[in-house]
Amino acid sequence: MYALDQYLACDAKVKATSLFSLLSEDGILQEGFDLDQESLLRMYRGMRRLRILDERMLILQRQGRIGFYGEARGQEAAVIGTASALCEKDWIVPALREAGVGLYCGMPLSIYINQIFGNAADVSKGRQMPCHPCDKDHNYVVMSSCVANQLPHAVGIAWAMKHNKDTDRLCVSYMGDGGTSEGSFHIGLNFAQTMSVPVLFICQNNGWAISTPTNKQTISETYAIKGLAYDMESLRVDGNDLLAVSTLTKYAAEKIRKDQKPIFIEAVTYRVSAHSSSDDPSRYRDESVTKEWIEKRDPIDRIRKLLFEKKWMTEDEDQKITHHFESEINQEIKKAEAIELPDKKTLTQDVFEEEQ
Ligand SMILES: Cc1ncc(C[n+]2csc(CCOP(=O)(O)OP(=O)(O)O)c2C)c(N)n1
Ligand SMILES: [Mg+2]
Repeated sequence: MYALDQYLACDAKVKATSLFSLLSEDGILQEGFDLDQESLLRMYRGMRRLRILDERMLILQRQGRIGFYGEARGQEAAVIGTASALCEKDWIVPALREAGVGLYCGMPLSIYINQIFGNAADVSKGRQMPCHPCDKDHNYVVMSSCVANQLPHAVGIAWAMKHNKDTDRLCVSYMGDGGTSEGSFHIGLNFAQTMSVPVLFICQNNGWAISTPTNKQTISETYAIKGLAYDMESLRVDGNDLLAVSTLTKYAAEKIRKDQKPIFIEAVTYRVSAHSSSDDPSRYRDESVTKEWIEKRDPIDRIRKLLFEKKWMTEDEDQKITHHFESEINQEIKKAEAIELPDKKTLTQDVFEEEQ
């Protein structure tokens, strides 16, 4: 494919400082790109489901029915695009905003919603704050609340795979831009490259780490360039361009499986939401910039337009997709809300050898 080959042929520093894209924010698709209707529609549905889920859960938080919520709004292309490159056996080690990767890869919605309610059906027995799901069946590890802590964990998982000669899978490890300032980031990247393990690092650069903007986070030209210090292949993509994210991640995943070496991808996006339901970004940033990202660069609108243009989806079908997910999500919420809280006895389970 021409655009990808051209990007990959660039010098390492150019790759880490430019922006790979396939579908521009004006809706112009790179000539010669081979689009597949079925996979595009599947990813579009994945993004819509995630957006509807976020909208619904935020409302529940505002109604006082759940305690806390963190959205991935505006970042759906980075989430679903990277998820689309994974295989069933891969391990997923998320940061704050990648539960959608788990959901796209098969984590049941009930696991996600029961965890948010912290009810008796919650896998983690109501012990975690909301937005910390996990699903053993789909190798989806619970997110670590301590920023970037998960990076050495992911490297350990990948190292174990290599040690066990389990070479047809990889471990994908996410971080935010803020995560790159932590010691664990450097430990993770150094170890991964030195021990040559099959890990794919994805940095969702959404411009903010709560109230810290990029220009206060780093003096480096980009986040991807940091990977070059570890002699790691480091790529940079328009994180709101679903096709570019998916294409570049597929390339990276295949290469990691073949070479058993890590790759770093920075996906450039924007946190159009607040940091979480406990945050008010209008107190520390210019929200006219946020408005511009919402109006001009929404990742879902970009794909919707393309689908309409190609006549691969009608407005009516789009509405049906929305209704389908609204009803799926509402049903799961109804079920989760009806489940009682965990029994007090569970407090000491998994803690002492003998149950108290
Ligand atoms: C070690 C540590 N320091 C500080 C915090 C508080 N904290 C939670 S999220 C966050 C910002 C994370 O920003 P980023 O990595 O860019 O991810 P984003 O929220 O933008 O997705 C901070 C500082 C924490 N959880 N852990
Ligand atoms: Mg961030």
